[in-house]
Formats: sequence, structure tokens, C-alpha cells
Amino acid sequence: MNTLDNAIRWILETRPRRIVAFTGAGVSAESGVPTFRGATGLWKEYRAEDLATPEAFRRDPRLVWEWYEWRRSKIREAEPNAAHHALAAAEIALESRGRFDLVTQNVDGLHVRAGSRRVHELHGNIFRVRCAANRHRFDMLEPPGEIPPVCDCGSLLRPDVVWFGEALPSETFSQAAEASSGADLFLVIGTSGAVYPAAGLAQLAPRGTIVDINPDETPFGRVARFALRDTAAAAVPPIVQAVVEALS
Ligand code: BV8
Repeated sequence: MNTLDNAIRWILETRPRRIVAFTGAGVSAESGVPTFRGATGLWKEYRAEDLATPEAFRRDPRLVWEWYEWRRSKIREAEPNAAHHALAAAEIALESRGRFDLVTQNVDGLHVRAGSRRVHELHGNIFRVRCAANRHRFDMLEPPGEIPPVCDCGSLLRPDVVWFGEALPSETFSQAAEASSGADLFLVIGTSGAVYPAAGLAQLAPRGTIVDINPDETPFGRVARFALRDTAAAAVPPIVQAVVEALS
């Protein structure tokens, strides 16, 4: 029996009903959206930690916007993959028979496009902008007319995402923390666990509830009940299918 079969058997036996799916950039990799820290993740010669900061934006708002518009263009071309769709189906299946919280570090909006509704976007959304004066926040799906775009109030518009050194939205984070501490299945999907405080949510999950889905080793592998060394699109659908079967 391989690890996936063992994980499926454990799910069928324990019938989890309070499930958290904690996702990172890896869940969107098979949709063609570059991850941050993988070999293909870097853009030009910069690192996410050097561009996704208030200092970088103050210093060179045009460069930061060019990076975001490049990412937005990649994401516009992307479609949700089988992992996104399976997680949306899990939420529907658990609607009246349990609880399913999708906690994502991603800003690409692909979970919502796949139909997930109960999504806690810890780091914001790349298709929403807010003005640096913090007065206006709105969706901007298309490329801005000018780079960097300027708000009607006169201040610069910035992507409505959480940059390094900025606080996460407190309500969203506390909902995610509350769901994590009460989970009987905590799926960690496609994240290197490099970024805090998001990665710290896994430490709130009760012992023995973590299933880590990632082709590479991660810090979660050591504490996971099962470490599924496979891609999200390959491993998430059968795991969700087992969850749904266990409900009936
Ligand atoms: C804050 C939005 C304080 C922007 C992002 C301890 C506690 C608290 C803070 C810190 C701490 N230690 C350090 C910090 C500071 C910092 C931090 O964590 N730094 C790191 C680099 C060390 N944290 C912060 O600054 C946070 N803020 O702490 O504020 C504060 C408090 C009060 C008041 C003021 C301030 C804010 C962090 C948020 C940063 N913003 N994104 C944007 O996207 O442009 S983070 C960014 O990294 C993305 O959101 C991304 O999701 C996230 C995590 O990366 P991953 O998702 O894991 O992606 P990665 O590429 O790393 O890994 C992909 C994985 O997928 C890999 O493992 C790969 O193997 C796997 N994979 C590949 N293919 C597949 C796959 N898996 C499955 N299937 C596949 N096909």
C-alpha cells in the first residue's frame, strides 16, 4: 500500500468533518502560475522578498507594478486545475454535514474562480487595488491605463496584497486560526512553509491531523501523519473523493 492509499484508508476510517485546506503557490503551479521559490519562480533577477515590500514600492513603484502586471497577465491566462476544482467540490459536500475552510496564501484568485466560496485570502488578492492613502479599494481586473496607476484621490494605487513587513488582515487570520485549531483534517497543499505567520497555522492543527501534499520535502513532512510526495492536481482529487465517500 502506498502513502496515498494509506491516507485514503485513514480518512475512510476516521470520517473527518472539520477540514482545513491550507494552500500555497504550488496548488496553482499546474495552472501555469509560477511559484515563488522554485527554479521557475523568479522574475528577472529579483526575489519576491525584494519586490513585495512597501520599501520597494516607495523606491520604484513602476518596477513593482511591472512585476505585478507581469504576474497578473500570467494569471489571466491560467485556468483553475483539478486541485482547485476538487477543493471547491469538498466545500459543497461538507456544506450541511461538517465544515470546510479554504485558507490560502495565494493572491491569484483561482480558488474563487474554481467555485470555492469560503476562502480566507491571508495575503490579499492581486486583482484588487487600494490607494496608498488607504481610502479606496476596488477590483482592477484589466491592465491599468498607466503604470503606476493613480487613484482619483491623487495618491498611487497599489495591489491589495500583504507585503513583507505588513500585517495580515486580522479578521481573516483569526478565522483561519480558529478553523485550524479545531480541524480533524488539515491538508497542507503546495507550500514551502517559508512565510510566517501563515505557515504557523499548521502548528495550531491538532496532532495527527496533517496531510502534506507536495512533490518536494517540506517542514510539514516531519509532523504530518501522511506526506504525499505528489503534485496537487494528482493527489488532491483522490483525497477529496475519500472525504466525500466517508461522509455518506
Ligand atoms: C508580518 C503576497 C508583521 C504578496 C506574500 C515570524 C513571524 C511573523 C513574521 C515573520 C516571521 N519570520 C519572518 C517574518 C517576516 C516575513 C516572512 O515570513 N519572511 C520569510 C521570507 C522569512 N513575514 C511577513 O513579513 C508577514 N508580515 O509578519 O508582519 C507585522 C505585524 C504587525 C504589524 C506590522 C507587521 C507578511 C508575509 C506575506 C508576504 N506576502 N504574498 C505577493 O504575492 O506578491 S508571501 C508569498 O509567499 C505568497 O503569498 C506565497 O504564497 C507565500 C508562501 O510561499 P508558498 O506559497 O509556499 O510558495 P513557494 O514558491 O515558497 O513554495 C511553493 C511550493 O509548492 C514548493 O514547496 C513546491 O515544492 C511546491 N510545488 C511546486 N509544484 C507543485 C507544488 N506543490 C503541489 N503541486 C505542484 N504541482
